[in-house]
Amino acid sequence: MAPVKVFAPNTRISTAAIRVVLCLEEVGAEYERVNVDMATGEHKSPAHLARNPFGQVPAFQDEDLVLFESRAIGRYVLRKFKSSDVDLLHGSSLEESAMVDVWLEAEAHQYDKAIVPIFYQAVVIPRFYGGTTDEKVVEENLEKLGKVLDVYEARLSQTKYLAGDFFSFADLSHYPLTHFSIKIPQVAALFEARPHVKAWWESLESRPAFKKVAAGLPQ
Ligand code: GS8
Repeated sequence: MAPVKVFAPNTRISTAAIRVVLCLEEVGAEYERVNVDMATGEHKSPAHLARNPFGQVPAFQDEDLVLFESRAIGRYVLRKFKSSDVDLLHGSSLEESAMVDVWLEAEAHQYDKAIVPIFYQAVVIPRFYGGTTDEKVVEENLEKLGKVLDVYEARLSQTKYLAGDFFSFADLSHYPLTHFSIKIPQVAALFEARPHVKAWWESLESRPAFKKVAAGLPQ
């Protein structure tokens, strides 16, 4: 059987594509990376639009099945390649898988909402578009992120990971944006001020699959 394929840029940062690659690495799946040259607009080409109708990366292919949306792709990968050792969705327990879903939703609708504008303003605009950071947007979203992280701090003072005392897709899903955004001093300060969040982040960073993926990312 042919390896599954991830369509993502080789040189540009795509935090959504990194989410998918982390899932593949965690389960030890064989996969092929297919470069999408965003600099020439390849993500808007008919061939790529057939894979991702929103003209975004990543896209994913497993034989005749073509998927987009990184969290959905991640779920598919984790179901397809799960083993008795690795099941990051905890599908055999109704309660545990529900908690994985809860914290995945929190990541997508609370954490992501606050951290994306910070990452975009403080990293993407100056670095990739030569523009100027809108400090007001950064400030507003740092306040939002602080409130989200207060909820996380309370949760992580009760359980080692977000969904419970087990590492799951909910934790993994936070990694890509945090990896880049924690280099922004004000974001780092939010993590430093919350000891359980800080310890949680350190435990994610020390995972072998994460270290491997991080080593291949732009600084
Ligand atoms: C977001 C994809 C996305 O924003 C997912 O897959 O999780 N909800 C989707 N992709 C960005 C790159 S950041 O990963 C992208 O393709 N931007 C180019 C564009 O929108 O034209």
